[in-house]
Parts: sequence; C-alpha cells; structure tokens
Amino acid sequence: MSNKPLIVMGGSAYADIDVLACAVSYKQCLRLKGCDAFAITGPWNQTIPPHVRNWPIDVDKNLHCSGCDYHYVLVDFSDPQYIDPSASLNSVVEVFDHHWGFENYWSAKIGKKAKIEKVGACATLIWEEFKRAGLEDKITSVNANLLYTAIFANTLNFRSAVTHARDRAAAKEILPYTLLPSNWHKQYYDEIENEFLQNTSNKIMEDTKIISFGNITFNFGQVEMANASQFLRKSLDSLITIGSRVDKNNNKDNWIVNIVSIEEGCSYLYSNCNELIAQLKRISSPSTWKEMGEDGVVLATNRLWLRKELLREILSL
Ligand SMILES: [Mn+2]
Repeated sequence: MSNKPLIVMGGSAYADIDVLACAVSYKQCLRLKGCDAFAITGPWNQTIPPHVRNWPIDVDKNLHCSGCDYHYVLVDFSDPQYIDPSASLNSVVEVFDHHWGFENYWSAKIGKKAKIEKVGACATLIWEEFKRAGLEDKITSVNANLLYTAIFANTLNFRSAVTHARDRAAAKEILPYTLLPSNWHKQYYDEIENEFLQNTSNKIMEDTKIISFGNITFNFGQVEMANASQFLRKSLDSLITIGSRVDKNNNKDNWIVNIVSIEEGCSYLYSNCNELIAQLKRISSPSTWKEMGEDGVVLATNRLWLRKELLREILSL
C-alpha cells in the first residue's frame, strides 16, 4: 500500500486507551502483511492505568516523524489540527476514526482509505482489519488485551448510546485471544478511579480538548468512572479549582467537564460558562443541577453522554 515506511499515529495532544490500542495493533497488522510499520502516540492519559502500562506494549517511543520520510496512518482522530506538527497532511494514506466532523475532508483527500465510521470504539475498526486480512490468530495477547479494553472502555462498558453491534461482536471475538484477569472490567475502573482521586485536576487536564464555538473557546475534559457519586462528594473543589484558573491576562478559561458515571447510567456535566451551561441544559435535558454561584454548575443528565455526542450537538455537526 505504501512505498515508504508507515507510521501509525494518534493525535499529538494525548493518547487514551483507544488510541494506544489502535496504534500498536494496526502496526502489528501492517507488519504481518509485510509493511515496514511503526506506532507513535502522544502522552498517555488516565484511561491507561498502571497495570496496563506494565504490559510490553510495542510502541516506538523514540521515533520522531519527519515530514516526507514516512507515510502516515491516523487512528482514533481525524481533526487535522491534532496531527503531529512534523508530519505532513499530504503524506497521510489512511485514516481510522469514529469522531464526527472531518469525514468529507478525508474522503475528498484519500477516498476509501478514510474509514471514519459510527462505531463506539476505533479499536473495533482495527479488529475488523485483522479479520479482513485473515490474521486474527496472529494477534499478540497484549494487543488483544488492548483492543478488548479499548472497546469496553470507549463504549462505557457497552452502555453508551454510540455502542454499535459491531463493537459487541468485536469484543466477543477478541476475548479468546486475551490474557486478562477474570474481574478485569472492575479492576480497570478501580485503578483509574484511585489514580484520579489522588490527582484530580491534573488528570482532567490530561484528557482535555480545546473547542471553538461561535466566539467562545472552551476546554472540554472527560473522565469515565464506574460510579462518580463518591468522587463528586469528595472532589467538587477540584472542579472549581479548574474552573477558576486564569490565564496571563487574568481571563478565566471556559470549561466543560463530563464526568461519566457508568453504573449510575448518567453524566455529571460541570461548566463555569453561562452560555455553555445554557447549551448543555438544552441538549441533555438534565434531571437535576447544582448551582455553585460564580463557580459554575453541575448538571446531572438522565443518560450516559460521551464528549463527542455532546460536541456533535453543541457544534450542530
Ligand atoms: Mn476512541
């Protein structure tokens, strides 16, 4: 498919479990097909807990992309602004993503090699590539572990509204190739929650997107938890700390933080910006909310919401 070595890469801002799983697994798939392939990611965020970091993950930590020496495959992102600045958009030969907004841009550029689809996890698309190539039996247990974990994490344990039958099928098919403890779902979320409670504001900053909406620019963070009610009792102050941060011109940053509470089946949406709060109330018809004066509002929604679903509504994509 390519006469140059291929770099499979996630967005430059940060890497979550889905990005990591896709990058290293697709690297393996390409190598099995005989391509010279590498995998790089941005800094790993809180969705990759310590237990996972100890797996022998086949990422090329010291490889730096330099423009025209490589061709690029983007995984789990398609927004051109998040491409590594030293890579060239014109050298992108394939894109796998499940975020909305840049489908037309990429299909005009690379046609059918743009695989941007409405599935719950990008990892599902990568597993389907293994199957298409008849390489399922060759997947390493670490990559199977990563793809499996990415699918259940990105679909909020198969409970988010974006979960597709393809995600369920992929997870079921991958499971026999994994080597995971029997209580893995619980252990995964427990680890994330522990890490998170120790350092809430930093962990939120590690999973933040910067979004422009009309003349507002805002930070949009997301945290997924098995049950967020305990966190909210203990850590509201951390949200307020984030929301009251000021820049060098003494302007407050605008924030939305989506705290997903999987077992409760709802999201808690924190915001410190009135226009955004109005948007969130319009979109999510929250069941309750807690006003915190100048510090903002926390809305409790009546279903699970993912950041990308909220964004699609806010930006009317
Ligand atoms: Mn994803």
